[in-house]
Amino acid sequence: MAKCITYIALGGNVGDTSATLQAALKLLDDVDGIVVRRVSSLISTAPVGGPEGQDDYLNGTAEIETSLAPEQLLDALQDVEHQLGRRRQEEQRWGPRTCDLDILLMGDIVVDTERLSIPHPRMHERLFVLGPLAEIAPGAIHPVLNKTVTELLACAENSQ
Ligand code: A4P
Ligand code: MG
Repeated sequence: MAKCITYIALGGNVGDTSATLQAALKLLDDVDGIVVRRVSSLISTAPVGGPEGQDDYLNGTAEIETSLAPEQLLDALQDVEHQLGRRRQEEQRWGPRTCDLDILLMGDIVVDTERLSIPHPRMHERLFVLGPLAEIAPGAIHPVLNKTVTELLACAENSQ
């Protein structure tokens, strides 16, 4: 596949999350077919959804260049999550996790299968995604909503 500029969300709220997310970026960059190009700041965010009382998250975003197909990229992200100690079967939906890596945007690719949705179906509602994404890719375009990240952030802020 031709190289594609892709945006990834990083998040976690268990253990030394800053160290875990840095390790995730290093492991991703080591994958054949992935180059990490830019990384946002990591910000502390209140949990959205999930069980009461879980700790705040650390969230960020990264720009990667990849020649992997969407499903292969998802496999690579899940492999990195696993290497960093994530055990998905033991988790509650939206509950605490060491490392969550989601695909946000992959150029103008649109995927909607049982296993994978691109653009990420909740990204446009979430300030913990849009804030860090606007820092590294304000002009990136959501190919379904036809809005830039800056525009999506303004909409999300207005509906909070
Ligand atoms: N999947 C489908 N599309 C994608 C995609 N674009 N990228 C599937 C990655 N995975 C995708 O994911 C569940 C399944 O989604 C995967 O098996 C994959 O096939 P998961 O990583 O096990 O769980 P998840 O990411 O928690 O699932 P979900 O429902 O996508 O959660 P969200 O919407 O991402 O929310 N609050 C704060 N402050 N910060 C956070 O980071 N994260 C969540 C998770 C909730 N609240 C949060 C945060
Ligand atoms: Mg995920």
